[in-house]
Amino acid sequence: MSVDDTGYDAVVVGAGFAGLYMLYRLRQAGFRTRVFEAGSGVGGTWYWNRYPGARCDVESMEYSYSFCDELQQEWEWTERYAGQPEILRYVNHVADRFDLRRDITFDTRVVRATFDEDASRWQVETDTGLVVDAAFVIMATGCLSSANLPEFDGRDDFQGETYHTGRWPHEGVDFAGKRVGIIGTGSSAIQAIPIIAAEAGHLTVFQRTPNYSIPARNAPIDPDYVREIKAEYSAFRARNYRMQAGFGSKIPHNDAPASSDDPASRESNYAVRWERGGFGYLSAYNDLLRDRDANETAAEFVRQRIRGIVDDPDIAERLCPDNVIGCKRPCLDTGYFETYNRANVELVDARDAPIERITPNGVVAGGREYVLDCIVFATGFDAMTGAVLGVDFRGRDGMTLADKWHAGPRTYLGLGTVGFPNLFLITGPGSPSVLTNMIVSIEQHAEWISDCLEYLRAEGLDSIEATPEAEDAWVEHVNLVAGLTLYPTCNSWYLGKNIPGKPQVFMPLVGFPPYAEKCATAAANGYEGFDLA
Ligand code: N01
Repeated sequence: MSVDDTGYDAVVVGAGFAGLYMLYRLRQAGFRTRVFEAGSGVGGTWYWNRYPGARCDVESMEYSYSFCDELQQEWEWTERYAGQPEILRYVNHVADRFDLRRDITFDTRVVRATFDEDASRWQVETDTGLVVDAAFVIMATGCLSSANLPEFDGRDDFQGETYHTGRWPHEGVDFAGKRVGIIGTGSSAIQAIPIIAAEAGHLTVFQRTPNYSIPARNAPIDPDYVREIKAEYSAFRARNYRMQAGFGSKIPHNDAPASSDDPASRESNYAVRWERGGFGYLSAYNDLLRDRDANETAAEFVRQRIRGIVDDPDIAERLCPDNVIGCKRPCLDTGYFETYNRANVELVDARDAPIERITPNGVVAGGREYVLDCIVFATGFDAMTGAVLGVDFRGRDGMTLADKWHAGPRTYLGLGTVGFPNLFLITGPGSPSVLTNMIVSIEQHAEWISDCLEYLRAEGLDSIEATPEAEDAWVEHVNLVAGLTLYPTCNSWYLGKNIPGKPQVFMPLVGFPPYAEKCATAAANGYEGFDLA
C-alpha cells in the first residue's frame, strides 16, 4: 500500500489491540489517520508471542473489546483462557469486521518523530524511508513488546538454534528429541516449559528467580457461563470497570484482612481459590499486597503446594520463591511444577549456579557446560518504556525523550509528557496499564484521546501539552500510591530491575477506578493539567 504523505491528523504507532481501537475511534470521529505496524499483521503482542503454550491470563469473556455489542455477542471463545492462536484470530476478525487494514501500513517501523514547533505538527519517519506529517502521534506500542535479550558473554557464538519467546517464528519450532535450554522462569517460560518438556529430548531450565504460579485450570469454556455473561454483557463490563484491576468482578473479593481469619480458615480460603485457579487467589484478603505478614500466609500456602507437587525435595525448595507473592507479576500455569517430576527436565538454580557465559555448544553455569541444541530466551521485555523510547522522539527545543526520561519515565496521567506536545501514550507509564486487564485500559485511553482530539477540533485548538506542575504532581502521586503497597520490594520489571542500567522507578499506577475517574475529571474540566493552544 502506498502512503499519501500530504498530512494526517494522527499517526498511530502499532496495530495491536490499542492501535486498532484507536484507529476505529479516530476514523469514527472523522480524523485522517495512518497506522504504522512493524509486523506483517495485526495483533501486537499476540502477533509476536507465538511460543508454545502462549495463552492469556485474563479470562476470555473479559479479554476482548467491549465497544461493540454485536462484536461481543457474535464472537465465540472456546476456552476459559484463550490461547494465542485464538486471540490472533479474534484480532484479525476485528480488523476485517471494521475494515481497519486499509489505514495500516505493515512491515514498517516508526524510527523518528520530530516536533515542528512553528507548525505544531510532527514529522514521522519510518525505517522504509517514509516521512509523513501529522498533527498528533499516538503510541500504541504495547507495554511488553521490546524484547530483552541479555548480553551474556559469548551469546552470539552459540552454534545451535536460538529463540526469544517474544519473537517466536511463525512456522513454529520442532524440539523433538533435542537438548533444549530455556533461560528465565517468568510467565512466558512457565507457560512454555511444560509443552517444550513434553516434546524435547531433554530440557534444562536456567532459573534466576523462582516465581509463584497459580494453576490456571484452563478448560473448554462453559456454555452456560457464556450465555449468562452475554445476557448482560454491558452490565458485566461495567462491573469489571469498577474493579481495582479492571477485571474479575465474578471472583469473590474478600474485603477483610488476612488476620481476620484463623490459620485453618485461611488455609481453606486459599485452598478453594487454588482449586478454582486464576488470579482470584490474590483476592483472598484485602491486604495481601499491603501487609507483609498477610502476604506471607498466601505465599507460604503456595510454597506448600509446590512441595506437595514436586517429588524431589531439593528441587521443590529451589522452586519456592522467597519474595512477596504478587510483587512480581504472578503467573498462571498448566502443569508447570509437575514438569519437574519428568526425567528429562533439569533445573539449574542461579543461586548456586549462575549463568557465566554462552559457548558455541551451550551454556556454562556454576562451572559446568550444559551442551544444548537450542536455547530459548524467555527473558522478557524492556517493559513500558522500551518500545516508546525505540522511537527517537525530538520534542520542543530538540529535546529527546530519552534525555527527558533519563531518570525514569515522567508523564501526566500516563497519557502525555511535558516537552512533547500532541504526543499521546496509550497505557503509558504512570497509568494502571499492566496492573489491569489491558483491553480495559486500552479502551479507556483510546476513548479519552479521541474525545480530546474532538474537543480540540471543536475549540479550534491545535496543540495540547501536559504542564510541568501537573506532571510533577502526577509522578509524585504514582510513587506515593506504589509506596503504600509491597510492589517496590522485589526485582520486578514493573520497577525496571530486569534491565541492567535502567532507572528504577515503579512505572504503573495501582488502581484503575480512581484513575479512570481522574482522567474523566481532567477532561470535564477542559483538560485540566494540560496547556491547550
Ligand atoms: O518475562 P519476565 P516474561 N539471566 O520478565 C529471567 C506478560 N505475559 O516474558 O526474575 C538470567 O516475567 C528473569 O529472571 P529474574 C506478563 O505481564 C503475559 O515471562 O529477573 N535470567 C525471569 O525469570 C509477564 O509478567 C502472559 O531474576 C534472566 C525471566 O527471565 C510479562 O509479559 C504470558 C536474565 C523473564 O521473565 C513478561 O513475561 C507471558 C538474565 N540476564 C507474558 N534476564 C499471559 O497473559 C532475565 N532473566 C499469559
